[in-house]
Amino acid sequence: MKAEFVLSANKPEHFPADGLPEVAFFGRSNVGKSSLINAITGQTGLAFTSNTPGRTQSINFYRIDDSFYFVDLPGYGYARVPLASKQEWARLIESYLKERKTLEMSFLILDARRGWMDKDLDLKDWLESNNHPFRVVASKIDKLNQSEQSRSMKDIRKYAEPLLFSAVTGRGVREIWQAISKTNPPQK
Ligand SMILES: Nc1nc2c(ncn2[C@@H]2O[C@H](COP(=O)(O)OP(=O)(O)O)[C@@H](O)[C@H]2O)c(=O)[nH]1
Ligand SMILES: [Mg+2]
Repeated sequence: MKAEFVLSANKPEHFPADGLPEVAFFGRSNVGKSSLINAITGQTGLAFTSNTPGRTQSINFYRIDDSFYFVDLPGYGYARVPLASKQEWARLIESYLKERKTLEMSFLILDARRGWMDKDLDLKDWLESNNHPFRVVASKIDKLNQSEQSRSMKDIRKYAEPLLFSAVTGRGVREIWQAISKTNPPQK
């Protein structure tokens, strides 16, 4: 598979204009969005990962097989970010969601250890009420033992059926590609 970084946008005017379909990855800072993109493309280091939450403040576009984009969105709702930049962030995500006609499929990524946070539920409600196809991913599943996994799944299933994922073990990579291949244009 060919996967290449294309651009990093901090305003809508910078989003790609070639009209290729997009698969977007949403979630709070540090849930593992960038690690997931690296894991499913098999390219460590494609998406920038960080131990410092809130570092990625722009929207990163990666082109897959010259036919669609993966879009790595900045994590929402991280407390240590100053209010002004939080608002800028919210505006950027909002304009992406509202104006992006090419958005075909979204993944809402939750940390399996934490489950749903308010902002996750807000986003899920928005995606549903605007008829945007999406799947929920429970990430970092390797960090939970069997009984913790069951408890976490029970909790997450109150609102959606999650795909279980680990960037460390590769669990869930195939299921994510299956979900992508079921959406309109994006394929693999
Ligand atoms: N154990 C484990 N750690 C993970 C996993 N995914 C991400 N991480 C770690 O969590 C931190 C944040 O990951 P990152 O991909 O940068 O999160 P992002 O802010 O959502 O893009 C990094 O230290 C990653 O190594 C996972 O599936 N399992
Ligand atoms: Mg990231």
